[in-house]
Amino acid sequence: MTPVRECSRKLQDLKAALGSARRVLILTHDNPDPDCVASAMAFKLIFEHMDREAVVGSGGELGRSENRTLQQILSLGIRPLHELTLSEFDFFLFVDTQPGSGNNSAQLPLNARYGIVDHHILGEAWPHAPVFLDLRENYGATATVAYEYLQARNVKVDVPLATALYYAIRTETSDMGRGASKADRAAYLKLHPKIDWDLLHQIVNSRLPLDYFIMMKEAVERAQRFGHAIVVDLGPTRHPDFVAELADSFRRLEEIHWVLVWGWREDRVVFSIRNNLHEPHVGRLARELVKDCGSAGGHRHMAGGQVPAAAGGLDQARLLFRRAIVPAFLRAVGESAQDGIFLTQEAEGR
Ligand SMILES: [Mn+2]
Repeated sequence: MTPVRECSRKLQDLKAALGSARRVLILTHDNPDPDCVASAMAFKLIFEHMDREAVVGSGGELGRSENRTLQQILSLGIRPLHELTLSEFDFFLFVDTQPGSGNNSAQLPLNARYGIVDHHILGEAWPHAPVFLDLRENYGATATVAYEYLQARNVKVDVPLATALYYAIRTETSDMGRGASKADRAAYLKLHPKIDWDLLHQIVNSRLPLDYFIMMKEAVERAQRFGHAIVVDLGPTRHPDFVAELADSFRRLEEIHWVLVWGWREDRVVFSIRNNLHEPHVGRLARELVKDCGSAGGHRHMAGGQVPAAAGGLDQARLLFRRAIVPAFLRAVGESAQDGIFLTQEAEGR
């Protein structure tokens, strides 16, 4: 069966799961990336096509500038969760994320009926199992799944949405090089003739805030190499998106197999892990690292998570991360915590 035909079946399941629900809240990451933004837009249209009212909500903000540009292009008003009354919704759909995956802070009402459309490893069902689940770990992008639903439902994909989905698949798979499946390639090629190249240029080349460059400088100064691993203790970070973006950048450093970037916000430590190797699975590693103190999720080559400040406050969470999580990460990737050298020192020694 073709993926789109299979999706028609999934659509029936989704409709059944919706039942009489009228108001749907689509939940994104706290800092949604292009894959999440484009997928959320697609499902908003799908729900509207089903005569449901759909709102997209996020527990955080759009940090990366290309994500803000993307949201504007799509005219997608992502609402902050604290402005919404969650009990007014009768169905929730997590898109490109899951409850308790560490990248969304949505606290659903306890009796909430919810669904998940995602391509990350499946976490624990919380607080109870979803009534709808479409999880495709073998897919490179949730946007590919979303596009299949749009096609199965015969929803018209306009130029901005086609461009957004295309960009999402492209970035999420590092231009089809990282974890891209046959389905991702098929969606990519199908979207290709529908996109607006000027719009794409606008997204790709969106301007960056000065904060970004200041943070780059700090990150380089704070980066330590442990053999083939880089650990960056970024300190306070205003934009959690930057943590992921930095991890992506350091991953390209010569001879580096592993990257851990971490920093903190008011109430939690946030982190991203990347690797250039096939094993171990980064998503599972991240989850293992914080299983007793936080939450995490991810894929084979990239993961993210957080450690919330518990009773001991943020200082304790930071201390825990520095003294326990970072050494545990280094052990897991086979590097010694004793061998750290700052990249700036290394550069001076040349
Ligand atoms: Mn994704």
